[in-house]
Amino acid sequence: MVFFRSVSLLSKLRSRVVQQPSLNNSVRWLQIQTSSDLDLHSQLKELIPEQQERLKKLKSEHGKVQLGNITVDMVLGGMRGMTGLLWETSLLDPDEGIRFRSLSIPECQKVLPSAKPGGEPLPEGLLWLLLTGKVPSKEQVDALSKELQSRASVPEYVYKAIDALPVAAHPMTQFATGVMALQVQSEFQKAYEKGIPKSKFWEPTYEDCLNLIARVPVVASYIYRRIYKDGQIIPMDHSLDYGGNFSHMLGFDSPKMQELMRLYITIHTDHEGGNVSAHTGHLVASALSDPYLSFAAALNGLAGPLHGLANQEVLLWIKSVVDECGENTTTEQLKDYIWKTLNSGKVVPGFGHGVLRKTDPRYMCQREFALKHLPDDPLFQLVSKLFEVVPPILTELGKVKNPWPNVDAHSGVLLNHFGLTEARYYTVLFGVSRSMGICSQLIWDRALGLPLERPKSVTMEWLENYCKKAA
Ligand code: CMX
Repeated sequence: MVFFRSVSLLSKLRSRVVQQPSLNNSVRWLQIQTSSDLDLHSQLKELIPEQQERLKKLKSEHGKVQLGNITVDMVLGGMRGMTGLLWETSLLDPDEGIRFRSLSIPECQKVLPSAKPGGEPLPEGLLWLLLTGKVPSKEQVDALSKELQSRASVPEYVYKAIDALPVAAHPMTQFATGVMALQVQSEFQKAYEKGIPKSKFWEPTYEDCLNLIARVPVVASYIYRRIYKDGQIIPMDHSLDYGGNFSHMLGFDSPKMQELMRLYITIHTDHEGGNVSAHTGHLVASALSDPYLSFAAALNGLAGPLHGLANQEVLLWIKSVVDECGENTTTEQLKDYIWKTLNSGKVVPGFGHGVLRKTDPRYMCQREFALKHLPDDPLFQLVSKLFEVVPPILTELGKVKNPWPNVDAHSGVLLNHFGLTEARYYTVLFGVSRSMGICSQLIWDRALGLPLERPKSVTMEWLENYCKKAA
């Protein structure tokens, strides 16, 4: 290594980094040191473009190379299309969408018990279905509603933990903090410390999961009222079901909003195991972390804009369209705005999917709800127009695999219509619902004794060498 120290002329030169493959194929770095060599950030700034090029080359030249049953593309492309997880509670078909224990969303709407005849399914019914694979009777669902209510008490220190955060902290940060504070009461952790045998793991997991599912609406509504309603908390109404009660504790007592909440919770519960939140929950739980730790981790994944935060982004984006073009936006204005969004390097939120290749049935059932209850809402009409205008534009981009709307494209305008207008809060609603899916699978993870998740990772250098040999 050549080493120059503090030579002012040299410090004006850019640092040069030369790679020399050594005998054992590792890389030695030959450096001419300048003042920028002493700064870690400058070093990275110089290294990143060359490594980005290296990755691009690897993808374009060797993407199709097989590594056993998978390809280099799959290793580099976020594991798309790679089957690698057992997930019992639901299965996603790219064209047809989600099936919960083999029932599609329209089938669930038909067979699951509702609060009133012909109404939306009660989320407790879906929880029963996810856990048992069986459609429950109304009596079973009512009993589960009561059981969840009896488990819904939240200790005072959970509220204090949330109150320690600034009111302006993102609602998802407050929610994940609340769930972490609930962890103090984990039955699984206590049982594990006492040496419970593996065959019994599922029982304290079941206790934790039901407690968690029962308590998250209470924590979530506390956060909503803390941030947006001067901290005026609304207690639970014991005559109501899970979804109706959540709507009530948030401050929305109209029967239509309660129906929307039941539908919203039902359709957001589960979307098989590979999505970021479900996979994170499953991964963390595989280390025998208890359900609270696992679910809090899942929430942090849900809070990303490419995943659950997209529902917030959609409403904010739709409102920015209205601000710029007015409520009666013409198709041409809309097209221009979409291109402006894309040309500024942003995604159109609410469109596209990692697995789906058709319009998300979760979008379609929300659209049907809107057609039934709010057909004249101007933002719903704008969402309908986007359904026509966005897909051809995304198709024209040439790289988007699915130009159709996903679940997040629709939920915001429904909530907004009934007065829940605070978009930054929307992902918390998604999180409350997802507790049912992630926890149902977690109980089965324990019952089936699923192992620690530990896939193999490799370096770019390993892949380059492998591809050379394969060629
Ligand atoms: N707007 C603009 N570009 C898009 C796009 C969209 N809605 N959807 C995909 N693309 C782009 C991708 O960014 C990618 O571009 P680069 O190659 O330049 O990185 C390219 O098209 C290919 O992506 P893809 O294979 O079609 O989609 P991915 O599986 O990589 O990503 C998703 C899926 C959802 C992250 C992506 O479609 C997206 O960013 N959508 C907008 C955000 C959104 O609605 N997320 C919510 C999804 C549902 C949920 O999890 O809640």
